[in-house]
Amino acid sequence: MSAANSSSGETKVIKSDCILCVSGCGIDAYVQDGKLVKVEGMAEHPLNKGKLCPRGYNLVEYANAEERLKYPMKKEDGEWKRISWDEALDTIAAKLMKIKEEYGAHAVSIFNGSMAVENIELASFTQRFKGAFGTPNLISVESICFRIRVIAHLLTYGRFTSEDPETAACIVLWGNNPDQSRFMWADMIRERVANAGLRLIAIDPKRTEMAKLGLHLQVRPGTDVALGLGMLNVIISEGLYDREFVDQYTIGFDQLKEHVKEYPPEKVAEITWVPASDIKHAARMMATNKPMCIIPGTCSLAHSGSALQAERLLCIIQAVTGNLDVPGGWAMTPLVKLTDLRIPVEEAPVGAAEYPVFYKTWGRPVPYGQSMPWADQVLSEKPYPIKALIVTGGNPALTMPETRKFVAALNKLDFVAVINPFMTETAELADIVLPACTFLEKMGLGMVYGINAGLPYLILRKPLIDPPGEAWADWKFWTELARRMGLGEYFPWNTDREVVSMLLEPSGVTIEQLEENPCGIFYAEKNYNARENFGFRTPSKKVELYSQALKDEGHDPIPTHREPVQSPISTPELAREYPLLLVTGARMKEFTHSQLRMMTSMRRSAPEPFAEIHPAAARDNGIVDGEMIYVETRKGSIQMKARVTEDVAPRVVSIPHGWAIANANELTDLDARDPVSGYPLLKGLLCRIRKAN
Ligand SMILES: Nc1nc2c(c(=O)[nH]1)N[C@H]1C(S)=C(S)[C@@H](COP(=O)(O)OP(=O)(O)OC[C@H]3O[C@@H](n4cnc5c(=O)[nH]c(N)nc54)[C@H](O)[C@@H]3O)O[C@H]1N2
Ligand SMILES: Nc1nc2c(c(=O)[nH]1)N[C@H]1C(S)=C(S)[C@@H](COP(=O)(O)OP(=O)(O)OC[C@H]3O[C@@H](n4cnc5c(=O)[nH]c(N)nc54)[C@H](O)[C@@H]3O)O[C@H]1N2
Ligand code: SF4
Ligand SMILES: [Mo]
Repeated sequence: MSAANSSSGETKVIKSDCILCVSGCGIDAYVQDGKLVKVEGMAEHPLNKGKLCPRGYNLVEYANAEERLKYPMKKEDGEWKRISWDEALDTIAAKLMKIKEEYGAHAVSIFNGSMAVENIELASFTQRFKGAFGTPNLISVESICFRIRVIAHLLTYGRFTSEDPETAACIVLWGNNPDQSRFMWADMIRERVANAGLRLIAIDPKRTEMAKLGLHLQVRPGTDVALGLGMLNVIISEGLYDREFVDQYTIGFDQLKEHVKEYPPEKVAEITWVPASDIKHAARMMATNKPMCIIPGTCSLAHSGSALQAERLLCIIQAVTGNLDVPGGWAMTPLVKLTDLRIPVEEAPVGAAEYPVFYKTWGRPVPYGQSMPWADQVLSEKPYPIKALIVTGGNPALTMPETRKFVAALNKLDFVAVINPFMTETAELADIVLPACTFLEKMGLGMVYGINAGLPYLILRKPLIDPPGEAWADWKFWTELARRMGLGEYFPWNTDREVVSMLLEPSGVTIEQLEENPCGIFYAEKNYNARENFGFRTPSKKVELYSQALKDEGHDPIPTHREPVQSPISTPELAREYPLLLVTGARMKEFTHSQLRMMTSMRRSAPEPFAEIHPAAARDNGIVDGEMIYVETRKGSIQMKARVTEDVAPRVVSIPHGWAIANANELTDLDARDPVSGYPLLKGLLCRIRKAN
């Protein structure tokens, strides 16, 4: 699978895609003598249309990074020692088999990070290995990221829908800052605000650059459900909803109408800190400018303490205003059918008993366990011991909540292996590390479906360069490991090409077609009449404004404002000690989570993390702009510079995640979870700040 077969001096331009984040932008990759020498945005790509974010423009630096892992290594007396792939695989196989014999297959767990769940080959092969080996305990970032949105959509609509904002008359950025996390939509919104009369609303505790272009609702973190119910109160009481859609396609409207009477804007203003006049104004704007498209943060509501109900509420607003299944609203694009490599495991994974709503929707299990109870189970060995972890595509020692507990759990395990292109904080704690190819070095399937856009589009990701040293594609690692464990029959594929062809089999698209169309192809048309063509796949065949399924599980059938488990109102004593609200993980355009800190191009524009604090909080705590401060919660204390700005709400502190030098997850709390889904509270934790010296 040699990638770089261009002859000396000649420069080839290869169409491919970038998956340094979930967007999957198209790239024109310039390859000369086996090296990536330049990257530009692919003009033909339907999402990024020729542009890239700074990470994409600097892919050459990523491709040539000195810091790459080149060989398998094992830890001996605290030192890393180079070993062969054979030794590494034999060691891992023997360890896993021994643990299986002694404690059962469920004692082996696997973690899929964001680079694994968002990469179809990688996700498929871990799923397959899990099933072939027989452990239910595959955990992932899916219990912290967008999966809760999928569940909310399935519960409410029976299908997943994507935002389709390009022709919207009104866009609501609900906990989303596309300047940092989805530049292509930031560009589109700016252009349409300036030239097309687009009405823009931003719902965010921070006045982002986008918020300055429209109506800004500076919501208290964790109170979005109350805000949405206040808006529905206005929309329904003023008769601004879409009667025809509601009558024909929804159930539970009467209950909803009664329910929202308890949320008059004046009362909601007290809960959310958003003035009642702004709530009314926003509600009218959203209901009367059609089409209207809410663009939710990919994980901000998921981290708000009422993850599932907040996402469900957005589904309800989008439906009752008549903006579902229409251009410019939310659309139900057909998903491409790919080979399902999963092998069912009967036993339920970690967290399934505690969070059945996360684990199963309409009888169909989510292919991952809930990661939040994992560390507790490792430490307590209850209900049974977990003894090993294999980590792929993630750096959970930095990115999972409450680092200290997560690391204690890692340290308690008998065996940890990590496969990654780079040495990470997690890999440092492992017994064996394995060098992985990056996406630039292997073939793959690029999709632009899901949280970022509903584009029914596929592109073949080409291997652009050869991997350094002995780096392997992940599928090869799982295949070779399985073969050594007597599970080879489940892994008959031998090349990248075979893997991609196999995945494509049920899709109606062939690899040859993708090769003939290097810029990618549309496998279907966007669909704006799913309600007639396919119907809603809920038990009632309607949009379930009222969810009997949630009620049966003991949860609110209609979203109801409940204070997060930690807040100034639910834990007033803690709030006396920690009077501010901490929002973690606002994205930075230079980095993907904990990645790319080694790139000097990125460090030039973002050399260090900052805690954004309001001038009032700065004054109260005797802090000036640029000073080193401690940010503290009941779980820990970290240091970073203060950036004093009027843009954050007066009682809010906003810090980025993914920095080893000031790790936000030293402050987060594995016990503070959404009781329905188990999602962690990463926005709106109680905190305090003080001068560092
Ligand atoms: N550059 C970059 N882009 C990325 C990533 C990355 O690491 N770097 N990661 C990717 C991944 S995996 C994900 S999940 C997405 C995340 O994407 P998003 O969740 O959309 O994250 P942001 O765009 O940073 O927007 C989050 C906004 O929510 C606001 N916010 C915080 N708390 C609350 C709250 O309680 N209510 C409301 N309404 N707003 C709140 C924050 O102030 C912030 O402005 O980004 C993806 N894109
Ligand atoms: N406090 C706080 N914590 C958060 C968040 C927050 O907002 N606040 N956001 C959460 C969210 S939404 C997410 S999605 C998670 C992300 O959590 P992670 O997925 O753990 O974060 P990354 O740092 O992106 O880790 C991805 C790793 O995959 C490696 N990698 C890249 N390509 C490949 C490959 O092809 N194969 C293999 N094997 N490895 C590869 C990278 O080098 C990197 O080390 O963080 C979560 N953590
Ligand atoms: S937004 Fe940037 S990092 Fe993400 S896929 Fe596009 S170019 Fe790559
Ligand atoms: Mo995420």
